[in-house]
Amino acid sequence: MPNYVVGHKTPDSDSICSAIALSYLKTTLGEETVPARLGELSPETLFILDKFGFEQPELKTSYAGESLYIVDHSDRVQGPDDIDDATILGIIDHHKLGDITTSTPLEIWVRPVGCTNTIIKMMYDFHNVEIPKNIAGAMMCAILSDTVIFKSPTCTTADIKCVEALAEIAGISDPKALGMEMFKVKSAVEGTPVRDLVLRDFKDFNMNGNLLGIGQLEVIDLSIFDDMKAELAADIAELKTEGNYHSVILLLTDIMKEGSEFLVVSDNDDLTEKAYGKATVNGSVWIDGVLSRKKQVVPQLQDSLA
Ligand SMILES: [Mn+2]
Repeated sequence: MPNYVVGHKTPDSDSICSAIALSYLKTTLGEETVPARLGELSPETLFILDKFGFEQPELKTSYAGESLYIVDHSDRVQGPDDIDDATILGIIDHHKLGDITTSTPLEIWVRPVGCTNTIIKMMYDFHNVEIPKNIAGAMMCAILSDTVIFKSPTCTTADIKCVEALAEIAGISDPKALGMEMFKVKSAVEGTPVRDLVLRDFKDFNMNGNLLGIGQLEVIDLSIFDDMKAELAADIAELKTEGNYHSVILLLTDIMKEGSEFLVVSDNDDLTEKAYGKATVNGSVWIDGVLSRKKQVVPQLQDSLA
C-alpha cells in the first residue's frame, strides 16, 4: 500500500504541486508515495499541470487506515475528514501551526516562507536529490502563485532564490512573465457560476469557537467583478446560512493595485472595523495593501475575535 501526499480542501496550485513534488522525492528515497487531492482543481492549477505534462493527482477524500503526508496546511478543518483514522507521516507547511495532532512520531518541516514548494526544494537539497525538469517547473509556478509573483508580504528571499534555481532547472528564462500568464488564466472569471467562484480558493477557520469561511479571488484587474459583485455578495450570504458560519468573507484582490475589496457577511457588524479600523459599507470595504489571507487577514480577524 503506497503512502499518500495530500494538501488542503479546495486545493490550490501549491497543494497540488507540493503533493506531486513530495511524492517524487519520497518515492526516490525508497518510500512508494503517490500524490492525491481533496477536490476539483482551479483553472490556474490545470494550466500548470498542462504546461508541464502532469495528470491530475488522484481524487481521494478518505484516508482511514492509510499513511499520509500533509502539505500546505495543518488545520483539521482544512484536511481530510477522517484524518484521525490515518497515520500522519509528516507535515510540510508554511501557514500558522494548526490543530492537527498525531499519536505517532512524524517528520515536520514548517517554515515561515511564501510557499510549501520552497520548503520542498529545501528537502530535495537536504537529501541531495535532483529535481526533474517538469517538477521544477510546477514547483516554480506554485511559488509564483502563492507569492503573487513576489508581491505578497509572505514572500521571502528564500522564495525568490528558489524560483531562480527552479527556473534554471526547468529551462524557463522569464519566470515573472510565466507568472503573469498564469494570473491571466486565474483572472478569467466570466462564465463561471458564482458559487464556483466563491469556493475557488476558500478556506474554513475555527477562530475561538467561531467558524469563519474566507475565500479569495486574485485578479489582474478588479473591474472584471463590476457586474458580478451583487451576485457574489448574495451568494456568500446564502453560504453563511447553509454552512452555519459566523462570518463569510470573500477577498477580491487586485494584484496590480495591491489591495483587496472585502465582501463580508458576519454576525459581527463591526468585524472589519475591529480588525482594520475600517467599517464595511453595504457589506463591502476596500483595504489597501492586503494581498495575503494568511498574513494580513487571518491573524487580524483571529485577534479581533479573541
Ligand atoms: Mn501554500
